[in-house]
Amino acid sequence: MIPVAIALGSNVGNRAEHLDWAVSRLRGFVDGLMVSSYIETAPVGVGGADFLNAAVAGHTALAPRALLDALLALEAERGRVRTGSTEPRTLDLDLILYGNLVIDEPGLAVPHPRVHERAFVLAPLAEIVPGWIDPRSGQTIAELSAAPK
Ligand code: PH2
Ligand code: MG
Ligand code: MG
Repeated sequence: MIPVAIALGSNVGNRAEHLDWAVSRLRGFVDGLMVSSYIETAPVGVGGADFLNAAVAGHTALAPRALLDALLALEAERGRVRTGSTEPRTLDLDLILYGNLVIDEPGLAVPHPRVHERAFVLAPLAEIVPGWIDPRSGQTIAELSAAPK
């Protein structure tokens, strides 16, 4: 079992319901799920309504690509339509950390390459796994979260 951290976001419809649904489905393949609070954030780099963001962490038996596919399947099941990268979304599930692995493959980059600049990911993540060391920077999530963006 590998420790994993996943960021959740929604800015369409009943955002809390989308996140609640995702958390319950994630329990199907991530054991011992820790769930952050849900935080309201202004959209960064995209238009549309404010987001509800959260983060979860736990342990999974899935390989990185299988986990990514499972996240994309949940997004699609929740009605996410992908026409570009900036449209409002019912549910966005981003794989942020997979153990201490660094993976840079087409469609699969962990740690998420922009995690250090995203308060809407780091703040909820720091609530649940503050001491996890980001293998790209060598800094803990708490340190990254406290750093100016
Ligand atoms: N996700 C993005 C782009 N911008 N802004 C906020 N506040 N929250 C997000 O989850 C978010 C974003 C791309 O996935
Ligand atoms: Mg995202
Ligand atoms: Mg995404």
